[in-house]
Amino acid sequence: MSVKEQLQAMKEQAKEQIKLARSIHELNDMKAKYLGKKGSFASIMSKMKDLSPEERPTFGKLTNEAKQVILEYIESQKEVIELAKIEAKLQEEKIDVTLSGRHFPHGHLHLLTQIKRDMEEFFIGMGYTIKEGPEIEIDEYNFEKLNLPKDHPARDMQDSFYITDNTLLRTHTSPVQVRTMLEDEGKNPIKIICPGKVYRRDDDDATHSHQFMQLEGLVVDEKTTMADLKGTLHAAAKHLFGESREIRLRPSYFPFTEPSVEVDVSCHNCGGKGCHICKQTGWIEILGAGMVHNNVLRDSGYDPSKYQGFAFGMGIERIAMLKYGINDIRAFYTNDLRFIGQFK
Ligand code: FA5
Repeated sequence: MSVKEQLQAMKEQAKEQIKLARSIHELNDMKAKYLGKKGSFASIMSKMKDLSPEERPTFGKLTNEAKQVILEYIESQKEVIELAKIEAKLQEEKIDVTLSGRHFPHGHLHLLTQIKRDMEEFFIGMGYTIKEGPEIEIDEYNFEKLNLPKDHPARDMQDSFYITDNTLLRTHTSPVQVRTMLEDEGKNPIKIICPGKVYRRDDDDATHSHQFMQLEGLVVDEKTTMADLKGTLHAAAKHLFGESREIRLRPSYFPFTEPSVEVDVSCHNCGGKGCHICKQTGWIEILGAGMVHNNVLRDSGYDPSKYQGFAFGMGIERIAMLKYGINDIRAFYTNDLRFIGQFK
């Protein structure tokens, strides 16, 4: 067989075999087999020395061409292998966009926070600002400056957790009234709401918790009347329980307001006819309120002959219970997701 024929046969064989390579590793083996030091091509080249000087240039040209062709086979097979690899990867990683997504549970605001924020927005809309105070309070602000001196029997209305003789967990949000009046040094009108946590030594049952939330309101100005209080609370009741709600004021007693009232809202469940929610009365009690007592104004630096004020305080849990028909206050604090999750 002439060298030309040998080269031709080697090219054809290489073409067939290189096509069969399925990986870069197999392809490297092929490269070594044909073009390596001990490969077919090297053995043909070794015959160069037997040729005459005239034959050598033609031989050189033919072998170079053959080498080039084999390299091209290898390169093109390399592309084929790499494409196949990408194709396989794409198949493997194929995303089915029609599959339904995985469900990631996410949280939401607790019902009490929702009601607190809703009330805040409502009162901000009426020109109030939000004031907060500490949960550990001094006796003077929690009681004394609210017209409840140390031996006052009405202290029993709010059984307290004392920390020292003079500090306690605040029993209501009313001390924030005192703090705000003292800050303003009797100079400026006041229009605030004070939301926050309060604590009482009440035994936990369906309607009482030792820790609960209140929202307090205080307005002090030169021409503030009971009619302003009533109008404000009527608007708040409508916002909370619906446009057709009515309110009524009943005489009551708080040491820090005079006169004092309990405020009832007409029952949102029966519209006032009487049902199990309003205990057949048609009315539901929602908060305590009144005109700020002269002693309270005076003790916090406001001149009662110039200024008058009204104040109110509501329990946020009680509002939530009435609004959503929740019959046990403990449900707010036991963190059962089946309960909490109902109020998204
Ligand atoms: C007060 O705390 C007064 N500071 C409210 C006030 C402010 C009156 C300004 C006048 C002027 P009372 O003790 O009634 O009032 O509590 C207010 C509300 O807190 C109640 O209507 C009730 O909704 C809620 N509340 C009282 N005790 C508890 C308790 N143990 N658990 C849950 N909510 C309670």
